[in-house]
Amino acid sequence: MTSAQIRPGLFITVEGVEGVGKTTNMAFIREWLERAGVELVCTREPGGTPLAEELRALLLANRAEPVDPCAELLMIFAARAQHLSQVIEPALARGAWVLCDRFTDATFAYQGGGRKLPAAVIETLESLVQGGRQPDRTFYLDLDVETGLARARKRGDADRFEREAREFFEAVRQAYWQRVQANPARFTVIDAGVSLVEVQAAIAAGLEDLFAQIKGEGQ
Ligand code: T5A
Repeated sequence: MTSAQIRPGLFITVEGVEGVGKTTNMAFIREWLERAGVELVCTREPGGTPLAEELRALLLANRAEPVDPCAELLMIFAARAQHLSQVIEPALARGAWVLCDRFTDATFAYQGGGRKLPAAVIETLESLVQGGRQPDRTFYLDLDVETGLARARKRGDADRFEREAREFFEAVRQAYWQRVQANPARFTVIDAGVSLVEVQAAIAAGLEDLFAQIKGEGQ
């Protein structure tokens, strides 16, 4: 197949508050897509390249010095610029699909909703770093904050974000819902408060729907 014939890959993201089950369900989505014959690149944000993973470690580390919200935002977009140019864009260009644990919806939720940075500031950086790149489909796993934090805390030491107060995560969840409402065609909302089997059945239905849509577009 010549490069002119290669259909660009799809960009799929998974979002939600802490402990909602992203990591657990990323593995499920990965297996499902690989069984369907998709060439897949599985990655995460912040992170996904050696430099971006270094920035992730800086962002998550607990430290005595307070982290300025703008410094946090700029580090997240610095990591994203590197991740896009080194991993995401090359994979999509060669026709692979990209499955990413969090992307810019998390920035609107955490730095916008949680840290109260203006959406216009985030949009400016989004446009600078991403151009027009947006996920093609986003699985938003929704769960009440208390249950999510209880699940996350079972894993042990809390990182810098996980030490935030409950109100912070309530604002994050609310900001996610605003994103869902503003982009209903892109989001598949999954109730993550039910058993893992039920969560994964809902995700599988969302993936079937995505495949049906692609097939419809190809006809
Ligand atoms: N961040 C990130 C920003 O502030 N801005 C940004 O722009 C971006 C991209 C790291 C942090 O970075 C911040 C947000 C984050 O604080 P992360 O690595 O995605 O982001 O970290 P977490 O959200 O902390 O991810 P977690 O690993 O905590 O949560 P997961 O992956 O959602 O949860 P998971 O799969 O590890 O599951 C947690 C536990 O719950 C169980 C699992 O078995 C596990 O034990 N579980 C269930 N139990 C019962 N029923 C179910 N349905 C279950 N599903 C999972």
